[in-house]
Amino acid sequence: MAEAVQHPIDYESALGRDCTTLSRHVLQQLQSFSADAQDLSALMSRIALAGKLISRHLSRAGLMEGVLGFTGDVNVQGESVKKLDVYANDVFISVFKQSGLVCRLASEEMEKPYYIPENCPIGRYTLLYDPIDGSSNTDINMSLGSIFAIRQQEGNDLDGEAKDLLQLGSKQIAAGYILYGPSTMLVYSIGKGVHSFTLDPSLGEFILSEENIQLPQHGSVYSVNEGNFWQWDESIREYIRYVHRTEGYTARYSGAMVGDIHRILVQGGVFLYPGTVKKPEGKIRLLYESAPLAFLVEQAGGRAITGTQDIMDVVPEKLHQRTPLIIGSKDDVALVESFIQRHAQAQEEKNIRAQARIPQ
Ligand code: FBP
Repeated sequence: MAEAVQHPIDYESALGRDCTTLSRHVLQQLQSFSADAQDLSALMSRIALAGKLISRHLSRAGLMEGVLGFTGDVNVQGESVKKLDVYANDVFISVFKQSGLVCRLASEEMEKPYYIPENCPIGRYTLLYDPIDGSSNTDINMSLGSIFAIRQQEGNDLDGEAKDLLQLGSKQIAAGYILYGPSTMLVYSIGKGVHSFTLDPSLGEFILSEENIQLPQHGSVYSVNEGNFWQWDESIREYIRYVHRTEGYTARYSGAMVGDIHRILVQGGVFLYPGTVKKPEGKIRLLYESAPLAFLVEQAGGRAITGTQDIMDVVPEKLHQRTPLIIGSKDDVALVESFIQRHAQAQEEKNIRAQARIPQ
């Protein structure tokens, strides 16, 4: 019987990769050991710790009493709050206590930002986050996510209105998400490409999986809740009719945007959460969801728009502002955009013709 071929284990590269933890990778990216670089690296490590704690809690949620289900409260978004939303929100606050890093945390689950006095004014950063993305998936063991962005704290925000956060997406210093799926992954960018890490439970460390991820220019997947079809603007309905009758498109919608965006990051395609007749601004929150994901996707060569402008160019008017979101591969976002523009143009010509018919 033939000898099994022994492939020499390349310990060097395996070790090299196994030692590329998130905190080390951030310093490598910044090519500096300055105080600022150390702070950002430490900040990312705290986000990773939050991800590990939430991942562990989720993996055992089905075995623990009182972990799943609703709290009975309604959050600032007007949504019924899940117990896991509260748990995850508290985890992010806890990991930054006594850190000297983050002075303020603004979350989808909190009407006003949470201050960590002992970190102010040293902590020059604000963390904006969606502790649990995909809340409708929490009690059915489907994929979930956490979304985060880091911004500079500007001024003392004495009135607690966090007006300094109402700025362009380009003011984000770093952004990313944690995907709680078959494995737990953390994908981030500090404006120098997009990189993914996988949690190795045996090490309790997020280890580098892939660097400088680039989205394909086009993907066959379109991801949208077609249950809202009749509430959409005609232009979006036209786009969906087009992909229905055109070879090569397939629908995927997980109920957790982070999961759908991760698929698009790897395979290409487009995710849409358009505005509806009732809610023209849509559902997705600008500061906690759209802007962080737009920062990431643009870094990976994709695009993110509202339908009429780039998400990164939207100046928020309020902390919990929502925006329509069309995000993903450049060609696929451009295709949706072309339907919106064509429809707007036809509408305009119709108005001009109607005006012309009105006797002056
Ligand atoms: P949450 O942050 O409250 O979970 O809302 C965002 C989200 O759950 C996305 O992850 C998901 O794509 C979308 O809402 C699902 O909304 P719908 O059920 O209306 O399609």
